[in-house]
Amino acid sequence: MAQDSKTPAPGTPSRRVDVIVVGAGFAGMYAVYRFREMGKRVAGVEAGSDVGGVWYWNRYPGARCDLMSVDYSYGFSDAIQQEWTWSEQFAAQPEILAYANFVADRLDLRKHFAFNTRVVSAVWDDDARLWRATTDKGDVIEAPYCIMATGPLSIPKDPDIPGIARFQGQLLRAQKWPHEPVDFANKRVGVIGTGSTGVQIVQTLGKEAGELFVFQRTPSYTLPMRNHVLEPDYVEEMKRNYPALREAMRNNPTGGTRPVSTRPFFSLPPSQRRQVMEQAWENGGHTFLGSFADLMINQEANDQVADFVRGKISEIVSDPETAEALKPRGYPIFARRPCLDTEYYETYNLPNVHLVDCLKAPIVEITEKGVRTEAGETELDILIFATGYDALTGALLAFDVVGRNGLTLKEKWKNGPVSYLGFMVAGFPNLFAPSGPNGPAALANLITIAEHDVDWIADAIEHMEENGIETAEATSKAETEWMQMVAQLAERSLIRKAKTWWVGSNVKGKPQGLTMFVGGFNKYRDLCTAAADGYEGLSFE
Ligand code: N01
Repeated sequence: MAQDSKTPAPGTPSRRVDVIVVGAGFAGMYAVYRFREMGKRVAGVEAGSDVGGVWYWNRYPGARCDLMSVDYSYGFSDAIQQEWTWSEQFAAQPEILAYANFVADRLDLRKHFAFNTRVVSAVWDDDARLWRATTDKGDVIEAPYCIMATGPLSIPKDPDIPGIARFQGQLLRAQKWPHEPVDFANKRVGVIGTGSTGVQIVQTLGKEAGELFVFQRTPSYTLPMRNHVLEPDYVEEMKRNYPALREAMRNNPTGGTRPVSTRPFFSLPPSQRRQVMEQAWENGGHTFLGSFADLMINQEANDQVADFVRGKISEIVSDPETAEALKPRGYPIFARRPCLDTEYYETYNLPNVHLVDCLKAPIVEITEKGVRTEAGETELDILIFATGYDALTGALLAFDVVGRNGLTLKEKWKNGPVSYLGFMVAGFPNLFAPSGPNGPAALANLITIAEHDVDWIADAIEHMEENGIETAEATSKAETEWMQMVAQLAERSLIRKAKTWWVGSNVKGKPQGLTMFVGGFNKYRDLCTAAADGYEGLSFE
């Protein structure tokens, strides 16, 4: 049940709308737009002071999306596609945030959001057939529909290291980066974490900081991004071809335009395999994954690609000991989200950059002066956490979500998240979580998924209203069958062999397992389309 402290005090005035949207990231912005265009009264709530979601918060040096800019953008409005021009193949955070702001201005979305406001509980009232969301400002919003556009990567996670509060220098968190510039010149800077975030920070600060100490526990595989400025001719052609591009994205497992291969690794002789890998390295981006069909299911093929990348690390990094420490071992390549970098490995050839191997000498504590590992203390002026997120479920479980008969989402998901189609949960009528944890969430383009899920939800609501239906809820049967399929698909995937946020192993006590839909966005979309034909997986009242 909702805790008493979260229950609105008697007499608290409530605002009645048609749809509550939690979050002003790309999913929330689109949801607000889509429902408004359907003639609905929409109330958006956002913790940040403006739109952009993860791109609002993540202002750390070097932040950049590793999906191509033309892919990682909305496809629902041709006017926006034509009016907005991307400057680089892979856009940096300021440009993506500028894009979110452009869309918000263009579609006049801000007026629907309460910014600097958090939802602290959302409770279903079965008699009134509506969701009642209470905010930290004491507002109560009621609506028959609630959209949790809270994002799969929005609850930052500090490292489990004692002493954090003791540090007397400047402590910065990548995901809550200050809006003011930070001066790194002549400073001793430490970075904990070498996932996608840490890699981007390190390759940027290596050139700026006086001394940079990288505290690495698990090395990541990172591939060259080969980012470049987009030529006007290319941009013009993209703009002409947007309809075909979006169609291709909808039919691609990645929800983007990355090529997909049907060629098994061992179908080529060794010399040709090597050639293909060299070419993929040269081309950069995630083209590696598109070079062979079976890298995520064939361990032997995966091992050979991993060896190839380890060989590249040796070629790039001058100091053999540092090169060895940077080589990932013991888990398949691509089983942790592969990073894309710009001269990350080269950064370790700079005299001011020092790799601290925390596999050899683990971090013991954070002290007043810096970080102490088993090998000794490193004094620091600035310490940066790039230690990831309580991903996929974190934001949905950060406050009380209470469904039918007082069932909380925390209780329902105590052994891990379960849902139907990734965005509906049995026991929680009229609640929808686009890009939710049992969909393709982190494995495909999140903007493509968000648009798809919101469209599906909007169509379902239209269907309900045309047929005088007030509530829609996933049936337990449909939910169970969906989860069985998700588990079956996951069984073959090498992703399960690595300890990552993809399987929940980065958060102490979190249920572990690969609960994402690994079948590809195109297949996911087909299944959702079939599910909307008669809505057999839903019970309507
Ligand atoms: O987080 P992560 P992230 N002591 O969880 C380390 C997206 N993203 O923010 O693996 C020492 O991947 C931890 O080490 P270990 C993208 O989907 C995209 O980097 O636990 N180290 C790991 O190295 C990505 O996958 C983009 O051994 C500790 C790191 O912290 C996702 O966000 C850019 C530690 C966390 O890595 C998350 O990436 C950025 C400890 N106690 C993010 N605790 C682009 O589009 C944790 N770590 C490019």
